[in-house]
Amino acid sequence: MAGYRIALIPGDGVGVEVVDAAWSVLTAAAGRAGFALDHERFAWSCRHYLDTGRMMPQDGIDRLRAFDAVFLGAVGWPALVPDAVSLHGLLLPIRKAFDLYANIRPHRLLRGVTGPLRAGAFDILCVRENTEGEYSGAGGRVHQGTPDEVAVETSIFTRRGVERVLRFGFEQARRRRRRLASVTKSNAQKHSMVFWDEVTEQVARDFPDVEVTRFHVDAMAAKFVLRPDELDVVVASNLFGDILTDLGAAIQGGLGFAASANLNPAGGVPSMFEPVHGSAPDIAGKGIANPMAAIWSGALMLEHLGQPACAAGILAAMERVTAEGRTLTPDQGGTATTGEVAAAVIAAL
Ligand code: GGG
Repeated sequence: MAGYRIALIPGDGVGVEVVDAAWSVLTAAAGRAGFALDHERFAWSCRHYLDTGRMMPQDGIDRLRAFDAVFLGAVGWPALVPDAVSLHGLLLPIRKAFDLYANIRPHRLLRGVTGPLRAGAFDILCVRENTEGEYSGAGGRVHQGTPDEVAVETSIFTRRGVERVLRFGFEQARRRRRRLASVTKSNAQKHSMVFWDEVTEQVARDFPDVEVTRFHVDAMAAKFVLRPDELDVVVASNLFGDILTDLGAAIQGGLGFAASANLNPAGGVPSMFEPVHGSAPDIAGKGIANPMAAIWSGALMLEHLGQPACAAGILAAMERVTAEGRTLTPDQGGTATTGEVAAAVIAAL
């Protein structure tokens, strides 16, 4: 029997609740499909930081290396640890250490979910560059606390980094509706983003069957709202992708539905799967967080691990639950708990 070993990092806040709920769905689906999902749980979080001074142990990356995938909940608890410390102490180091350069975020309205727009069709795959760009962490501060203080945050775009994420985006477009929109702000950012446009043009020559368009990020934000039906695959830098995918999440019914996969398409290292949402301190511990984003992220993980039929079955079960509309968490106008939604998805499998 095939089997996979998954490192579970529930993290902070609702991360714990949605990971538990999603894991119950994933193991149920795996059991029905005839493969095993084993896990080891890592309590790396802001609480761990308070106890040890680190978001994860020094050998954390080496310990994760042995797994087939990492499944993460949420990172951040600003009342205890500054967000910049928690993000740079757990999430970003894993992405960088395993070179998980393609962050894919599917935005689609599940049946029964209306979202805030009147337009019906909403089915976009965002590919966000995930290891460099604006989140490189390069920079510094001098003269801190004085009127002469200076803060510098340097975006880093390498040919290797930009080319490979665009290439990945084009390959995704080939599997979908063969349209790719590349997002920059190359009128204002005349070095990095003009470079991105040039690389887009070069890579596009290898994909003559894919229609390419270029957008400035502000225009793309409007396009998401006004004509999303004209979009298929959208490729953007780390920051622009991060922002646009929260907009995508809102349009698909909220962050409770926004799933993501941090992929190293070359393999040989664990890729990481996580809902887009954060730890949501306002509702943490109440048992009402929407687990759909985490369940969907789990489905992306199973697809990546070579179980596409099982992944599709989970998506179909989720959609049965949303279409029926009886078991929904409060963010969707319902009264169900996180666990009840997971149980409904399992029943619908
Ligand atoms: N579910 C992962 C999480 O906690 N995300 C919060 C966040 O701020 N992420 C930033 C990012 O994805 O770069």
